[in-house]
Amino acid sequence: CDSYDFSLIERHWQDFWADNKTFYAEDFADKPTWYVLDMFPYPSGAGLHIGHPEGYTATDALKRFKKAQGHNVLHPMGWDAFGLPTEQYAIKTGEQPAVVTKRNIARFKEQLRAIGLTYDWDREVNTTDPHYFRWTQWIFLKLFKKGLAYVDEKPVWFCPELGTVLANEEVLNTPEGPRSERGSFPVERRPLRQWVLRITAYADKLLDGLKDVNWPDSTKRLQSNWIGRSEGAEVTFSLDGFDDTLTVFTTRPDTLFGATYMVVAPEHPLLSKITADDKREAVESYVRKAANKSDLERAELSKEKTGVFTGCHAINPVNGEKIPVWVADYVLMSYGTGAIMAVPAHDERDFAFAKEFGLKIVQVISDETHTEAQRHGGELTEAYTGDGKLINSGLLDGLDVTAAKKKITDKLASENRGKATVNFKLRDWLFSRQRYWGEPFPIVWVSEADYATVASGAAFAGLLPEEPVTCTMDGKKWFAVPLPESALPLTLPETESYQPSPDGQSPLANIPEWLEVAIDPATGNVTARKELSDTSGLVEGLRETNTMPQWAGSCWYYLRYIDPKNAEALIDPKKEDYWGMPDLYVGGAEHAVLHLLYARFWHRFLYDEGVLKTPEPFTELFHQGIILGEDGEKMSKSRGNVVNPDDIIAQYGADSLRLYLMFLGPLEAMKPWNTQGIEGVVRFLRKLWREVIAEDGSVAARVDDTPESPETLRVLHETIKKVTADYTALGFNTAISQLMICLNAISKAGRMNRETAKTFIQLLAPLAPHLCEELWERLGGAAGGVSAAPWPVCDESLLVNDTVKIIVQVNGKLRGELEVSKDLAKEDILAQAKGLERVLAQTEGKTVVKEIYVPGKIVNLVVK
Ligand code: ANZ
Repeated sequence: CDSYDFSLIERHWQDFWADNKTFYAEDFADKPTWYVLDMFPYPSGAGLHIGHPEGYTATDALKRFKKAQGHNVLHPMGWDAFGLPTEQYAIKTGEQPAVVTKRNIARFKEQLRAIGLTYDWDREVNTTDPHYFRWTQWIFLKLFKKGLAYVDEKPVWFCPELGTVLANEEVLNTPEGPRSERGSFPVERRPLRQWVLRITAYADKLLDGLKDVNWPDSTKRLQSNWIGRSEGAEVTFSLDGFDDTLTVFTTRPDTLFGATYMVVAPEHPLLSKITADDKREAVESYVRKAANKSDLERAELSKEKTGVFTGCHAINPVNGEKIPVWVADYVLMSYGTGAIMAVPAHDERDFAFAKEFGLKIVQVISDETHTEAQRHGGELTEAYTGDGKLINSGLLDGLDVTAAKKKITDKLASENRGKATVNFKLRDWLFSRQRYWGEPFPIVWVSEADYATVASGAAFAGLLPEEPVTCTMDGKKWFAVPLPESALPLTLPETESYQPSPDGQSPLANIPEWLEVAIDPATGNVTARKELSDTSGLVEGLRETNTMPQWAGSCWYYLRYIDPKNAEALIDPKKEDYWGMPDLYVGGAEHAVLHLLYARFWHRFLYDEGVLKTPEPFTELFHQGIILGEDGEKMSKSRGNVVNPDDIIAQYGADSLRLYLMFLGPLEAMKPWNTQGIEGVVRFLRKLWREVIAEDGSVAARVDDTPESPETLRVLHETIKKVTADYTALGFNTAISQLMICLNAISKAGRMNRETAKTFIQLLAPLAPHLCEELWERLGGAAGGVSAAPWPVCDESLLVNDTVKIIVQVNGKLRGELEVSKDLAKEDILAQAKGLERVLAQTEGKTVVKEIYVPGKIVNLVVK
């Protein structure tokens, strides 16, 4: 069909939507609102990959559908544009990161547009724009004021190659040792001055809040495990020959009688003191080796157990027994108290360790399966982690685990030797990077005396935290002064060199004009010292030179879309009321913990501060599945299996790309790309074109104005019903199957009423919008385009109930059931049968060698 020139048509309608701002949202319009949010991209130099348009097409289609249903839709887009790759590019080329970012964004925008993705560009946000990050800095200052930001000298992962500190999550365990996630460079532990956010103060709230969100279970579980609430007790042991005591955290205080040795982490502050002279050499060598292992590696269950005896003994508080204290790296300093009581009979790691080093094993829990001999010192062959009754445990004997926990905890508490506690796996959030391309901290460091002066200055009333934030630099103690709001945004200085210094300092530390400032305590003015001839009456200080991590800007961007240009406030409460939080958030499951947890933390904090009215940002979350390469492997440059959306569009058009992406399988499923497979949807679109448009480009003769036949009307209204339900549930692949069935029926009828054609086009328009706008116009559809037409409504009275149930089998096994109209054609029934999810699961990757259809009864697919 020569008259279907998709590239011309697609460009035309993209212009039309842009010029008419068809999909722009209107504040306070008298309609129900619907806010759909995409995870905004990092505008890398490589451009869009096929993973972007998958989720983005889904939300674009939904947005078009909801608009047709009468909603005032908010569908914005922006750029998560600070970050390492752009900075590394700048280091290599000397080009300014801001310039590179701008170019990448322009390219991304062009690519999004070419897919027919329409956003409200009046609401575009860019995390690197000072008008935006002014508010990122503002939120930071609120956290700072509340005592939720502090500075700590921390052993952190440092990557010499990247010249920066990395968060734990950015470090991967590899057979060659710990490496950076980005670039796979070796990393090492180094103590460095760092900003840290006290997210642990929100651990309970973040956990509780998960009850109120509708997220995929797996994501909720991941996040809840990441927070890792653990109830247990602290128990204090005295140490033989020392006044010091050793406190452990245990979730199993009931097993105290079975504690036969103790273990401290290599970093434990008491270790050096309690180490006996003849053990010192071995202990110190062990500690040095442990220093370069990641917590993840150390905590691995299957890891070979290593450790050294310290020569010191502790005294078990319940039975007075002397038990050896060991050092071993399977105990982490960062969890609990950094020390454990080891109960080899009931803990797998302790069991393996005790076996390795010949330590005593005493069973204290038992059920009916244990023999009398076992209970009395017979050897267990593995740790018994099951339930049961207490044995060998004095006052606890005969109790069940729960009762024993309570009894022993109460007893220890009454003797001041222990107490019930709760621990979290969650760690405070390492919030600084030694990089250029990030938000500068709105902080100036001053001396203690100067801090007092600043504190008494009018401009700083109400800005300082209760406890000053301090740090030590070059042997001197410094105090953190926040910039007053009037000094925001604090922008990045221009520089020639984006390279961090090898000692881990940010490049900002090398720009004295920016670094050295003077503060006026009365006005809050902060001025570069080189611009002042006289600094008397002012306080001299140094700016913080670290920058914020990329997470900062992505923590709150969804708020700014609601009120992107507000210079007075982060968000106008009236607009917040009007739009509310996103009705749907669509993005990758890889963000289950970090982004989705950090954003919840900031949101919850802003709620507590009275800035926001809701406690949770994302009540509805959906993860699109990963699209694999044609080979079924993850797409990656090194595998050479990357599909570029630009190429697909050039060859088949954006509508085909969109339709195919949504037809590949359930949106949430992981599925391989198949360029051959796209031919099917291309044929479908061309067929639609031919049904409606004649060779010469006019409306085809088979489209007429005589009343529609009851059969066609029935299929059409069945389709309205099914497609509406499917779109609502994000079931695009099954909606497309139904549309294909409907087109077949129309085509077979040999003619159609003009309204039938228009309704069909409306149903398809969210997925293949360009083609549908074009056909709509040619059919004389209402002005404003198909995008402005109200969604068709199913007339239930047209759906006659003469349906039959058909059993669907694959290789003779029952895999599903279909309810279809009695006279549905064989090929349509087969197509529906093949589209059933349970059938798909059986046929995936196989070929259907035979299709058997017993009319009105059964479909059997034979696959090999
Ligand atoms: C004695 C015991 C007996 C334990 C038993 C378990 C089973 P979660 O659930 O993760 O909180 N532990 C405590 N601090 C540790 C640290 N810093 N590094 C490594 N392990 C640590 O697990 C808590 C349990 O992990 C604690 O309870 C402790 O071992 C260990 F039959 O104490 B248990």
